[in-house]
Amino acid sequence: MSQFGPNARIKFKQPPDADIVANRVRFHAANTQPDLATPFDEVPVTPPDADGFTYITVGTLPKAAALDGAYDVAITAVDDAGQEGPFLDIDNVDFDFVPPGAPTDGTVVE
Ligand SMILES: [Ca+2]
Ligand SMILES: [Ca+2]
Repeated sequence: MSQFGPNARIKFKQPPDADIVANRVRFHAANTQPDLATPFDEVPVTPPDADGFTYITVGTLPKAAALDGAYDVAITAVDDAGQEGPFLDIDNVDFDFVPPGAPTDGTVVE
């Protein structure tokens, strides 16, 4: 099964509310309930793509820097009064943000 690296994008639709100013993204253990206490990255809202979806590149999120393994991705919307709405939880996504080590025992031979 393929794994998602830093160029992978989270894809979702915003709620219809006109006063959404940001989304919060939390990575938490796969197949567990999302929790507001989990540290998050906050991303200002940008206009959706032509397909109506909002995309967030995972590698731009500081909290994603060392992901390795299966996680759920929890997304919320925040309004202009600072209120955070309920979770969209994307289940069981396999990430690998850890590059391999260096090759070893190198030389040049005839
Ligand atoms: Ca408002
Ligand atoms: Ca790896």
